Amino acid sequence: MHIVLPHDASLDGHLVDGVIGYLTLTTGLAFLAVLVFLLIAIVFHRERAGRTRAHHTHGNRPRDRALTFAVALVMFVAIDVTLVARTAGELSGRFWRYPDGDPNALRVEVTARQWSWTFRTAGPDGRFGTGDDVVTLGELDVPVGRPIYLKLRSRDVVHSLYLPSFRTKIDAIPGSTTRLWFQAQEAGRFEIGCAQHCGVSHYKMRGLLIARPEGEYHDWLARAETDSRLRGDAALPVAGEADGWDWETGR
Ligand SMILES: [Cu+2]
Repeated sequence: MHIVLPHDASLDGHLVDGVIGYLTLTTGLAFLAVLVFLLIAIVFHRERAGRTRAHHTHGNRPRDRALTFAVALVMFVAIDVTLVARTAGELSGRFWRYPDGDPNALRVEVTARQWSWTFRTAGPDGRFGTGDDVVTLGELDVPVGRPIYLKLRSRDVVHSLYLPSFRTKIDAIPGSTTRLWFQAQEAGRFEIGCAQHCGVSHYKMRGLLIARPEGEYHDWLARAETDSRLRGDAALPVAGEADGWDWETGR
């Protein structure tokens, strides 16, 4: 899987890779089985001297139908039902279990627009839209080993925050608030993309996710708070956008 997928730096990304791997393996095996069956049919039933040609049926005899139904049922259960059950369990147990009650989770407000991402962290007072907010453009800084809880809004059209190294993605939709959580398991610099074509400069909506060890993140946050205060970020139009909605309720 390492050949085709970006490096997985997340807590739960292996679950996604597991589903992709299972689907690739099972459909690959099914494809192989059909190929082998066809090859056998072609090679062993070809016209030869001293042998009659293959016997053809229309496949509508009861035993043909029973066999077709049995094979289809086995494949449906082994591939589709298994995958749906597995995915549903992982979604409700992990991906959709948002860290609402977790005081340790880092809360981030994400604003998407044509064509950039704005990330806002609440700062020490834990409230958005106040003077100690840390606002970054196109860069999301997170600590390693803590849940990162994002709530997203769009200013214009549909965008989609895509974190390939964390195997997760969520649309930012005008008029509603969407959310997403993930956890970085290692420090590093990772790609942020927009996965929804959103206009002529869609390709410019690349961003950078920087995951730092807790201590380093703390230092960064202290510096960023000072910078934000000195620049007066809270008074900038970009900061003022937060006043339109409340992070906790999403309205
Ligand atoms: Cu976009």
